[in-house]
Amino acid sequence: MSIDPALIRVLPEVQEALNQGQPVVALESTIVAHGMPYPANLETAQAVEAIVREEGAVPATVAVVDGAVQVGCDAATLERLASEPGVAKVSRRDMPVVLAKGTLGATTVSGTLIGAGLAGIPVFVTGGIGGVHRGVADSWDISADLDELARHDVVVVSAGAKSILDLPKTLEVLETKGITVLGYDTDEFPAFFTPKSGLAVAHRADTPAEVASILKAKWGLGLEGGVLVANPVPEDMGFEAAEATEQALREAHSQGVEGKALTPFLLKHIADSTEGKSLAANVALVKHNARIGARIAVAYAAS
Ligand code: PSU
Ligand code: MN
Repeated sequence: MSIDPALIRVLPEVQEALNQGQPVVALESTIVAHGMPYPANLETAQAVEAIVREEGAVPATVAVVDGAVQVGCDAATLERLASEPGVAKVSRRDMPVVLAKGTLGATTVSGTLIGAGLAGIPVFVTGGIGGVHRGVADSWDISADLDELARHDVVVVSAGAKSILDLPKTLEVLETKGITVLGYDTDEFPAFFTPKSGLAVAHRADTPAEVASILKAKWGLGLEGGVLVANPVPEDMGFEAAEATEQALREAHSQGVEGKALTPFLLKHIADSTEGKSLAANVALVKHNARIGARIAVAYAAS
C-alpha cells in the first residue's frame, strides 16, 4: 500500500523530534471540538500541550485540516477546533469524506490512532476511550476506537473507558482483540470520572519504565496492535456520576439520540446536570493522563 504524501501533514517540530528519536505524544481533537464546552476545551487543550512539554516531550494534536491528516496543530488551528461550529467528528469511517471535502475535522481516538500510526508516534494521550455502549444488544453501538486500537502499534493512555459505557463488555472486547490493558498503579479498571469500577484489570504497571518495557516486549515480538494504559483520575478529583449518567441515558433514549451524536450528548448532559463537576473531573483526568503519557514517551524513547 503506498500512501499519498499529500494526505498527511506532519508539523516540522514533530517530524524533527521523530527523526531524532525524541519523545512525542499524540493528542486527540474530538475532546476539544465535541467533548467539552468553550472555553474550557481550549484552555484544557493548551494546558495538556504545556504539560507534555514540561515533561520533555513534543505534543502533536491530530486533526483533519484542509484535506490532510494533520499531526501537530498550531495555536490558531486549536482555536478553530475549539470554537468553530459544525466541526466534523472523524473516525475511520468519516475520514475519506472529510479529507475529500477539505473541511475541518476533529479526530476521535480511532481517527487519531490513524494519524499517530501514519506518523510513527507510539504514545497517545486521551481522556477516555470509546467502547461498547450500554444497550448494545439493541443498538449494536460499539465504538470504532476498539477496532482501531487493535490495528496500530500505539499505547493509549486514558482514564479507562467512559462510565457511560458497558465496562465489562468493553473489557471483553479488548481481550478478544488482544489489546493489553495495564492498570497504572492500580488493580482496578478505572471508570473515567471515578477511579472505581469494581472491575479488575489482568495486569498492572506502576512506573513509566515498566510500561516502556512491556511495549518493547510486545512490539519486539511482532505482536502488532495497541496497549491501553488505564490511569485513574486523581482520587481528590474523582466524582461519582452514576445517577447523572442514568439520567443522561434516559434523556438520550427519549430524544432518540444515537450514533456519533450519543457520546457528546451524554457528556454535555452530565456536565450540565452536575453543575460542571463532571467537567472539572474530565479536565483533571486529561491533564493527569498527559503527565503520565509524556513520562511513558520519555521512558520509551530512552529504552
Ligand atoms: N473522552 C472524553 N471526551 C470525548 C471522547 C472521549 O473525555 O469527547 C470522545 C473520544 O474522541 C472518543 C469518542 O474516541 O468520544 C468516542 O465516540 P464514539 O462513542 O462515538 O465512538
Ligand atoms: Mn458509536
